[in-house]
Amino acid sequence: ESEKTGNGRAIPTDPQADKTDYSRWRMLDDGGRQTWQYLRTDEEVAKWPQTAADKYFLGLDTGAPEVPPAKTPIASVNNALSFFSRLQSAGGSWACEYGGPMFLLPGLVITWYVTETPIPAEHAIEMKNYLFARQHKVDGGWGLHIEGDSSVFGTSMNYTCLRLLGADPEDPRMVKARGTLHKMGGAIYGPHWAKFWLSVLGVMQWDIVNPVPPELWLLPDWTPISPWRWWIHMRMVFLPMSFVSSKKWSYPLTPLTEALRKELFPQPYESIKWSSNRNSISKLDEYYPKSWLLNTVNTVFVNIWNPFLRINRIKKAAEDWTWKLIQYEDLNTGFANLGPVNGPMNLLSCYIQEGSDAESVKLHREHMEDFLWVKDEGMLMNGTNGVQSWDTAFAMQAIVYAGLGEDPRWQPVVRKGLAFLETQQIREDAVDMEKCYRHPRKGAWGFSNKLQGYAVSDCTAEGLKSVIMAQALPGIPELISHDRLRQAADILLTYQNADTGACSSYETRRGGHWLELLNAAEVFGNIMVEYDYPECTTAVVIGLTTFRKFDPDYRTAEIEKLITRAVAWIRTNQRPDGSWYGSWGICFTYAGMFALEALAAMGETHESSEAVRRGCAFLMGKQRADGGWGESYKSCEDQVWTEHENTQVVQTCWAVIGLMYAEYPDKEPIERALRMVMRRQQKNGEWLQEAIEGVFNKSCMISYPNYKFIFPIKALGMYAEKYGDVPLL
Ligand code: LAN
Repeated sequence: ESEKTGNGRAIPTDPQADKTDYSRWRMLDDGGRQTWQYLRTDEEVAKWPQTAADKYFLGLDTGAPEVPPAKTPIASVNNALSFFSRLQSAGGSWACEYGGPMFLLPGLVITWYVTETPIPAEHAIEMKNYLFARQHKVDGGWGLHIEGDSSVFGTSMNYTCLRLLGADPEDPRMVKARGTLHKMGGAIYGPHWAKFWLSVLGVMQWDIVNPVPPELWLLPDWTPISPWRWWIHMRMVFLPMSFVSSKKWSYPLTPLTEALRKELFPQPYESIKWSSNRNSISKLDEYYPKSWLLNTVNTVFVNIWNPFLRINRIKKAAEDWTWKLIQYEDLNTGFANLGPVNGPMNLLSCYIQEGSDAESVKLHREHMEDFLWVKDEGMLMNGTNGVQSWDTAFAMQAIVYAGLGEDPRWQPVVRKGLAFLETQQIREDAVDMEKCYRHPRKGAWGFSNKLQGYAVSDCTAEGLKSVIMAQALPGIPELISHDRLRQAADILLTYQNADTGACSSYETRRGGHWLELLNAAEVFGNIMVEYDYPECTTAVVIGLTTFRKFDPDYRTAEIEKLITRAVAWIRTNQRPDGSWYGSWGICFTYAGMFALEALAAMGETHESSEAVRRGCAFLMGKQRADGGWGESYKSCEDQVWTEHENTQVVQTCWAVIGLMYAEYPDKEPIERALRMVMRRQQKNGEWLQEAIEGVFNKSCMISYPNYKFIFPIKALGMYAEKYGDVPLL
């Protein structure tokens, strides 16, 4: 059966079907842009066979051969590479799922619904499958991320999402979810972003949404709170959010949203006092309570500014300027947008401003596909439009660290990775970069692809480092010119914070930490400005130490100065117990690996440095009887080491890599750890997925599935280079 929809797309499957045909899904890698295609005809299927990577992602049998059991670390690395190299795409990159956060898909589906964008049936089916697969069995709810306890945010948004995708409210799983939502108080106890989305959908009233005043964009640049000073992710979400809120735009009531008005609240919809519930928030959701300052500002906007002072001229000026900035964001990202939150919001803004048939709306609709991923559990929304550049750089480095960059089996893998990174280096700064407050980016790499176009400090560093390492191998051509490598070094030199000497993520810090007092999101910490990160700082240091060995005469003094100050900051960032807190991986093992590498770059080892000894002692104190490490995501939330119930391969490798950089004098604990890692390797060379690996904003976890290949390869390879390829098992 096939039905023509609004945009002329054929939908051959019934959206109420249980499952799509997994042999029809293909990942299309188009110059670093990844989208999943569902092949509708047998002809297409015959022409375009599923790759091993497709099958792996979909949970189908990849046909990977069994490999002889490894006794030595390099044998284990070879086994791992025989599996992992099959996952490399034709374009040279590694892709993977980048899920974890449970608040992304609902934003997209609400946007689709209110912009009347047809949802392909195979999308609806597999999205429902994913959300049900990730529903907590005990209470039927969802949390902020896949491993988090149920919250109002997770449950109200995913329940709504399922309903928009066609789930039946009487389905026992929906009944259970609704029961839990009501027990938690109902949707009015959700955080700011839930209130925003549900008001857009028309199942809440705008009076319940704390102010998101676009007027802030009219402030001159010099004020300490001007939005250009905020962390890029906050200001790029705030931007379309303020545009939409200013218009109080809501989708007209439909039978479905009318039903949701009954389902999302334990009390009758008509009885809810919206304005007095602006600050209602469940304890289960409230990671970062709003400050007295924010509460005061909100009160002023609600009670004084909006009713009395907000004249039309100012309102219009604010909306016009935010609209202009939204267009800059679209232009400078080729409509791919910074991330999965502002992407749908920008789509909605364009729809409101320019209407359904506008070119901008069409392009946005196309790029929503870039965020979607299909796996054995169904379809989910990734945290970015992919992990292409980041994972590819790491994978290449791991092979070279293992001393296998010249091995005829693996050199082609490195060469393909290099060819990919060549295409992904950003070659031009953003258009009107000052006007839209963009950081320089010419010569940089981003996390995902060039199209998205956001330079990141550590992504540029890892990109540069892997290119230099690869191009130094005999047999590998120089694909990226010396001049272009200098441009990457130039970018790295822009990333040092003047006050501390450390590095942040996308920009240098532009505002004071006190701006965190205006953090309105309730569910995240450290979102308002850039912070100093040991991970990013180390990456920049290592990127530049690698560069200066290759090109000792270029900007020598500046590079020297950056490195010295940055490593000095790493020392001051060490906590009294010897650890470093990680912001992008879980948690102390991740940051410890980076910090110890930075210190090693200055020649500081266990023998020569007190800081290194304390760092190692911290890690050694956490090694378990089985030789491994295991750290819970609670470490990130609470900022204290918290054991995971199981030992984790990835964290074990992080710890061991750190110890090896530190030249830890005793190799016995390192060997014990690697034995544990080797024992967990499967017969086909792979490792299985364990607990979630990454984090952002302290409270939200995110998956890095390729890490279970990359870091064992690096750790085992480093061991063999250092101690020889001796049998460990
Ligand atoms: C990422 C992904 C990559 C990550 C590293 C490169 C690993 C890190 O070292 C620097 C920061 C960076 C670039 C990063 C920042 C925050 C992101 C973009 C994410 C964790 C992926 C998703 C997250 C984004 C903020 C999710 C949307 C949520 C909001 C609160 C807007």
